[in-house]
Amino acid sequence: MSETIQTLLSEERRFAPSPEFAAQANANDPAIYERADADYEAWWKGWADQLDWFEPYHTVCEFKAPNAKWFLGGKLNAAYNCVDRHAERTPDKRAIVFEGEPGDSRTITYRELKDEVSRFANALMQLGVERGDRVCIYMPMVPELAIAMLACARIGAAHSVVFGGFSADSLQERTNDAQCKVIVTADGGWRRGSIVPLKRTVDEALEKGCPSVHKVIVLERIGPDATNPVAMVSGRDIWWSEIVSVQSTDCPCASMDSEDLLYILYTSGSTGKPKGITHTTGGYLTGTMATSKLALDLKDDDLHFCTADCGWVTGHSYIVYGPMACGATVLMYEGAPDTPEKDRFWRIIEKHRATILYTAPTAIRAFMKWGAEYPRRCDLSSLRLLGSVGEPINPEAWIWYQEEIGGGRCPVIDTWWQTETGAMMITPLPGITETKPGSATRTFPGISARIYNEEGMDITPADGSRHEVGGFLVLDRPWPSMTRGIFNDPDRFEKTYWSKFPGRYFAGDGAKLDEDGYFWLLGRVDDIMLVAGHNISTMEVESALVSHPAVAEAAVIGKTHELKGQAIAAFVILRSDHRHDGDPAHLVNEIKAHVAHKIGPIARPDDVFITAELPKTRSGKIMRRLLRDVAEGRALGDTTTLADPNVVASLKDKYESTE
Ligand code: 6R9
Repeated sequence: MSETIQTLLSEERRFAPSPEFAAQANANDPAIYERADADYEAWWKGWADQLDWFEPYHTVCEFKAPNAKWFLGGKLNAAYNCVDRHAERTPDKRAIVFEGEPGDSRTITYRELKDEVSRFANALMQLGVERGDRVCIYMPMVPELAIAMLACARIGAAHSVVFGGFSADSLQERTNDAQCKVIVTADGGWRRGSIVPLKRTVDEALEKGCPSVHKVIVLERIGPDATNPVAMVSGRDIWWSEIVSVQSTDCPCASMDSEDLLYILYTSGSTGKPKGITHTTGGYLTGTMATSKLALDLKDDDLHFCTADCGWVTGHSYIVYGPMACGATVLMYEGAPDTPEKDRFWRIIEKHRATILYTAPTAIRAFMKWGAEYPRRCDLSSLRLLGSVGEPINPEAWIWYQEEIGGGRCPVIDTWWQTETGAMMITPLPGITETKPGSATRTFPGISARIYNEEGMDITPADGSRHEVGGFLVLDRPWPSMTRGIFNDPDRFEKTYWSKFPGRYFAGDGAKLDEDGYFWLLGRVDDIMLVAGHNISTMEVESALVSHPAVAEAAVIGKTHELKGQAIAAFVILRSDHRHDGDPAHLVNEIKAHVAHKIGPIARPDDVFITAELPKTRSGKIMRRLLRDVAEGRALGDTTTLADPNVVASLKDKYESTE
């Protein structure tokens, strides 16, 4: 059986959970894996039964690929489960601790959250929003963003959150695709000390044409500011404070079907128009709650700091729905990690005594590049668990995170999942799983993942005959939080995810499975390189590069090569604390030799370019496709999802000047 991806890098370090952590963990009995596997429907039912249902469901799951339904016949409300039931039982418990970029701070209890969500829900209804409608939310990371999401859920309208960094064109396209009736925005948000003029971008989008939108609600986040004029269109635009102040705090929760649409969230992908990924109510809440409890190990006294923006799925699932379904306290931070200084996250953790930190490899690599002096000057002793999501985390970044942020004391969970999967799919359970730096370890209980080869064969070794295999990552069993499809485009849904291996969910990622049955994510399969007949993952070469003491971050691509098919080109960012005397050509040679030594001569890069920045999506994922365009001298493709278009231009200059 042929392997589709060869794996070269080996990592020997192991970290077992400490007895102290295991003793207090929500999950510490390894038998739960077998229990969940033996009857996954019963496993998920056990979690669904921890939600409050208005009417019980009669069937756990109905699945006919690509369509799944969970908890059929059940009626519930997401806002009831995330807010009201806690407001009844623990009214004074903090729901949200907010830290604004300028340093303002607020705390909202569950009782207050219930009142605010109810008021805003009434405001939406006053503006004509009805059950089944869609509402676009284009806001900074302030508590009102979560309030708006939960208010939609309360009245049975679906939200479509658009990240506040997106342009007017992106906002227009998403608003029109979802046919949103109302846009909720703000006069602006703070980012690196500047005002992000959100309302002006909404105006621009509406001028370009969003015929379904008839009202715009504008939160006063910034307030009057001469540099940020806000024009209100009479009859269309209304201030948040004006409409909310006159509403009652009494607003019944709509009784929603388990399969009613909770939200749409657009993912860009590398080509084509954005896909409106849909999630429904009962299954999504079940999956996000279960993973929050077992993987994030959320407890009553935790303060959970997830650094994602609510414009991404991580914010939906692990700031709002998952933690709040558990009645936990979440920390929301509005701004940049380097404002006013590069220690901002550490200052926030010290100030609020955060216990869990959930962030992304792109951030961790930036912290490494900035140097350990920033976390070292803060008291991070409140932290007890660290999580990572968004990209493969290179082993060196994992170790740095564990040592410098976790003080060698906190377990690290590398969690693999997608907007489409709704909740974590592959992750350690921190009280059970021995971790290996760079591996997302095992599937969450109840989830089944397999490795397929290019020919569509399942090459996952049978239990007991363990050996390493590399190929395509496939999920072959339904799970409650799986997307119910692309909004209004069932054909594209089937084609994108279910046609490569008919009847199986293909995630688009490559992975290897090691002898212990641990998964190692190897990046998007479109990025895999074919060098002299060997399929090599970008992830492995990048990890070897990052293990060189001078390198903080690396992106690797396969560049067309006459003889080898593709040759490896690497773009690297150096650590700021790195001192290298003399000729940069020596450093480049040293780095090439280091990779050849770490994983073998086949992976030795032909080119290594030292750069200050890498092109990234707005959610922080490296855009290798653009680097390939640069390296192969092509005109640049679609760059609308690029965080900073100047990055590619400067790389291009650099590349051309060396050729
Ligand atoms: C949650 C989120 C999904 C894609 C996914 C994969 C990459 C996410 C990862 C990871 C390796 C991890 N990804 N987590 N790769 N290890 N722990 O990021 O959703 O924005 O939809 O991206 O991100 O390539 O397919 P989304």
